[in-house]
Amino acid sequence: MPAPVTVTVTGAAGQIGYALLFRIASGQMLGPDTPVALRLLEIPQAVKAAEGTAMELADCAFPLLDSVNIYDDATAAFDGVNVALLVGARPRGAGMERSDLLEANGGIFKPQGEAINAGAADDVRVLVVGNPANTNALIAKSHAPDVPADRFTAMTRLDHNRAVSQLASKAGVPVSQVSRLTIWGNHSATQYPDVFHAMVGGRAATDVVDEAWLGGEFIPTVAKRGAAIIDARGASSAASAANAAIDHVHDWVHGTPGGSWTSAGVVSDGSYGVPQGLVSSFPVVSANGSWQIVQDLEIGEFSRSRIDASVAELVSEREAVQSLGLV
Ligand code: NAX
Repeated sequence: MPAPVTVTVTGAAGQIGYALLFRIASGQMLGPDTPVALRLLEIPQAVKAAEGTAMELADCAFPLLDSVNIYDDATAAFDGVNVALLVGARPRGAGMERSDLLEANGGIFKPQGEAINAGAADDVRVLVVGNPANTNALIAKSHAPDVPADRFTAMTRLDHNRAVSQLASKAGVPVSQVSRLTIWGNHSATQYPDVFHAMVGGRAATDVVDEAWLGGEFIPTVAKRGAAIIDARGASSAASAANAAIDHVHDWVHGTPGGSWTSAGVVSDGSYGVPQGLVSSFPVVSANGSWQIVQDLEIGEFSRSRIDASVAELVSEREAVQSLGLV
């Protein structure tokens, strides 16, 4: 057996944490040959709940689970970390302005970025799940100047998986027959799920669906799926969010299958007119352990205006955190 990979999960006592930790410990994220040393980071009030989760992890007797340790201090939790899943975040409270939300999350993601900078392993990979995920990733990255910027990513894989599922259902094919779909921009209601390059069962998606369905049903359904889940379940997406985090890290480490791509919030290199340095969702492939933005896709008018709108929101979030001195 190789040496264990150290995985730190923040917000470990939360509902995504509860859906995520058991799948990591069972080997679904890093594969059946990789032992895992789990670190659970929580705020002091939630440490006891994290201890309960750790007891249940022990009770699973997962052969790949090397150890579980619980922390309420980011510096210790990220010391030597290989994979950091930043799930814990401050939700928007009643009457909270967007700048309050960004500031509260800056108070979480700035010190976590600093702690990653101080102690993470050389190969560290960071996935930010906690919202606003893209801008939280930007904040963390800004405080980790010694870590290559491309190690900071934000999760749009849940949006991607939702879009794949909706398109497959509309076309009447299994999800395995949908490929080359993209989520662009922010993980927010402005996100743009793009099917113009997608394939459905060997046919172009645009031969299977029309623009009226795209604009009238598909895009709003994908963008508002989180709210629909809350309405139905009385709680926000947890198992599907955990599943998307598993997919993201799995593909980052093991690579994406040939002939298709997935979506992830990655640091823009200026591709497709997205300002450099923003953490924006793109079509990406993973090869040799790193994400690469799929290049040279033709972007029509329908897509351009929607990508621009979501990127404009990211720019305004960046301006807001700049003015708060968080980046
Ligand atoms: P919960 O409220 O169930 O859990 C959050 C946990 O984070 C709590 O246990 C809390 O004590 C902990 N926490 C807060 N501050 C912390 C800190 N500084 N260090 C460590 N832990 C801290 O939320 P949950 O449903 O698990 O959602 C977590 C985050 O994921 C939220 O921000 C949510 O908005 C976001 N989501 C992101 C998604 C995405 O696609 N990117 C989809 C699902 C989800 O909405």
